[in-house]
Amino acid sequence: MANKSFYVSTPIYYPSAKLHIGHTLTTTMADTIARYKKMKGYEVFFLTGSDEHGQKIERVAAEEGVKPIEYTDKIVATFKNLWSKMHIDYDDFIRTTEKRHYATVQALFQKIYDQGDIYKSVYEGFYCTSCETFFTKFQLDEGHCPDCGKEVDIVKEESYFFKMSKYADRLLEYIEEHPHFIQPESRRNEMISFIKMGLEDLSISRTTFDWGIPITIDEGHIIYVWFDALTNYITALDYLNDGPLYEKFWVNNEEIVHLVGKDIIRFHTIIWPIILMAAGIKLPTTVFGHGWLLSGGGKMSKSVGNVVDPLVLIEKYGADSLRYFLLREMPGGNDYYYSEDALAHRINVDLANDYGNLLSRTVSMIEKYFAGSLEVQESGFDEDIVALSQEVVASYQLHMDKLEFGSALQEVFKLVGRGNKFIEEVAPWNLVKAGETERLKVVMYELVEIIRLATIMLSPVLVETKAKVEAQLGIGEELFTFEQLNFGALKGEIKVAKGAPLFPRIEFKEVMEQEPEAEKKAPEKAETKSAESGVNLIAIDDFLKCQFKVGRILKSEKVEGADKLLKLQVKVGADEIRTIVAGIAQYYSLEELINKKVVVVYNLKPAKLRGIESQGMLLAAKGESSLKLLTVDGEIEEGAVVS
Ligand code: ME8
Repeated sequence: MANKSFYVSTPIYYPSAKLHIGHTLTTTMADTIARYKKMKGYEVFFLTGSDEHGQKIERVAAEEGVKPIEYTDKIVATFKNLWSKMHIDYDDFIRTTEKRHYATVQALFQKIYDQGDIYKSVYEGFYCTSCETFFTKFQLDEGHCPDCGKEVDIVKEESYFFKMSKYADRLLEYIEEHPHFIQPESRRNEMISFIKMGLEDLSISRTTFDWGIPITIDEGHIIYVWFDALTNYITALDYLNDGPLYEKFWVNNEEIVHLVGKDIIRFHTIIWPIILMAAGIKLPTTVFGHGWLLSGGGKMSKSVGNVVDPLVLIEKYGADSLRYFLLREMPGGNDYYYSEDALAHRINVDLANDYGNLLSRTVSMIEKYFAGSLEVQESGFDEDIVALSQEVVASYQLHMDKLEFGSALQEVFKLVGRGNKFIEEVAPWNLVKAGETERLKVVMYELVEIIRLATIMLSPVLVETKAKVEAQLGIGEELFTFEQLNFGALKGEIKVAKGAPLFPRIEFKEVMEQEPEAEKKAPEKAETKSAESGVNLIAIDDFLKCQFKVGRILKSEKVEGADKLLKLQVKVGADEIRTIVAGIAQYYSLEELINKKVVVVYNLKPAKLRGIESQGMLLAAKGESSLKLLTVDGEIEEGAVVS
């Protein structure tokens, strides 16, 4: 039987400026799922590219005094450079300025026109060039674009219209019959409500600018840039010639996945499926609309200018760390407030302390106790370790298949965490003292297996790291495949060789001890005061910068030489424990804190207090003479987001 196939695409990005970490997120998701499916034996086609037409590009090129194509050539080169640095292994990079794309868009337009679903009329309304979207007066937000807030142009021109309204019921039916078509669930509900409000016919041509694909039968008209852009997904498969890629990855494929940000979910789940329905082409299986990366000023975006350059982060932390951070932190459909501290923290906690450390401890012990050579073991394994590996392998796949990267990675780190805990429990150094060599060999083998399995599961994300682990463990790449993803598959003798740390720890600035002035900096903007209460008001964006999570206190102890401080271990996620130093010693006994569910400021810069790194803060209410920790009103898991 032929291999199963899988098709995944990213949006084709506008080359109106360089890309930022938001675009990098979507593309990393696509690359990771493509690598994962390949590892499982699927034939994969992974497409990305650039959306080069439209008024927006025409305007920026004019501002630079160059032809649009000269401008886009230059920016597209920066896209390709970024993807190569991020190890994005796409199968095709489509540019909408290519001949194959012109021909496909014109043919698709003509097909829908010939069957009577496109008609000529006059468009009168508003147009946001930044979003390349038409709006009616009622859709505007106080005269501005409801999506990006910018000024809109008033447009009145002859236009071709696409009979979207005709297909509204069929589309609703399709969405209802295919629960996985729009993901995640929240996006699906939004889209259903949107369609139920009624769809209007869509203007799909413009006459007031040139930079685009002309309609063959009416060359004064340029095809609407979104009709042009969406068609890229089938151009690249050679829909035009009914080519073998189109047959394999569209017609006979059960998994066609478009990954997009939530900003463009409407185009992908309403306009695109209706174009396909009208042209008699089957619909994709899933459109996944992830949330936004936010930074000062809200959504990170080229036009707001609050962007973070991925190249700088790759240079500083490496591509694997950035890939891991984006996928681990991004909460599926929800937004996430980006901070470089959170990135450094994630690298330290997961990659350096947990994963890297497990490898280096294991390799060091094998070198020390067995001169670097370990014979394979076949029995005497700890049942819970074997069972946990099996559970993690299964749940990892369930999450990956649903594009739940963060949860899949958390699963892997359950196993890694167990490995580190296992070392503490077994205390191999005691086995050495007791002369229990056979048990020691089994324990070492179990640790190697945990690392091997974790490395296979992490390999679609940490693409540079796998080879380093193979080299340190002295295990060939044939044992790092999906077929070998089961505990005990490692056979033969291995010869380990210690190498450089996989992920060197990032040193945080010790904020409180070294930079007391930082706290005192004058605010950058004048603050608004409330007339009634006189307090300084903040914008919602300022509030959204804070991330709070539910934590459970596992351990509390006094801090030597500090009467007011307690050092707490707080569990803030399935596999994340933080050390937090809190000034609550006068108000709580050590025992009464244990198991208390508290609210933790999760994205606070770590600070050193009495030489201890405090990785967060607890919220508390302070009265005249008492202090009470904020807690939650009932059972909820650690790590639940407080908002
Ligand atoms: O919309 N957070 O291109 P575009 C997360 N050309 N993802 C983000 C993001 C953020 N802050 N900012 C951008 C276009 N993205 C069209 C697409 S497809 C047929 C045409 C990502 O350059 C996210 O995937 O504005 C979003 O949908 C996309 O970049 C928008 O890229």
